[in-house]
Amino acid sequence: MEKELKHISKLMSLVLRHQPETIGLRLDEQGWASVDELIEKMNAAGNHVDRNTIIAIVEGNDKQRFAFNGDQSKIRASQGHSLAVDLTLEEQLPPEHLFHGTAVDFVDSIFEKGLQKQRRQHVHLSDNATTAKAVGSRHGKPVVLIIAARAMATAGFTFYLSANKVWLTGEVPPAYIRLSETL
Ligand code: HQG
Repeated sequence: MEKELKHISKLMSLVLRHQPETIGLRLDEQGWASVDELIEKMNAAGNHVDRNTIIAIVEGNDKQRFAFNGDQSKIRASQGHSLAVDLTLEEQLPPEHLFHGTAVDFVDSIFEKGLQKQRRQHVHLSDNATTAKAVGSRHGKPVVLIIAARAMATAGFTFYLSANKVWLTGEVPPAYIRLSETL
């Protein structure tokens, strides 16, 4: 059962962040999909999903990746999109430091070009080094970078906080990045 939920959750990440067309789903400009349509299209694609499955995934998801609207008629991913959606997040003042986990192999390039959003809509930052390390280990031997976030905000860079508490920004120039030596 748990394995099945994980499979469904991964499919939801794919269609709600990157490729809704894989199952013929439509997202609106803010990234919302109709829950009924998501269920219908996931079933048509050979998955056994009902409203309770979706609720279990939204509520049980380790990173709270998905969120319902107020009446639970719509659902979207809270961050991580490659699709150009407007999450209509409000600008937030970040703490002094934020953290970014990456792989050791990327570090030289990052210190040369800064952190770039690559195929996603934002650079993703965490408010703690432990989460950052886990994110970095998805790509290889993890390295944690400390970002001078408040100084960036003071210099005019914009930060947003997603519904699941991931900090988002457009880019991080090399001058605001240093290597964490504690991890
Ligand atoms: C790296 C997961 C070379 C960057 C996580 C990262 C996160 C550069 C990779 C969310 C670079 C992009 C996002 C440069 C950045 N040169 N490499 N100039 N600038 N990079 O997956 O932050 O589990 O798009 O360091 O928890 O790893 O999917 O971003 O290693 O919140 O919900 O390019 O995805 O969430 O990788 O992860 P990604 P990310 P989920």
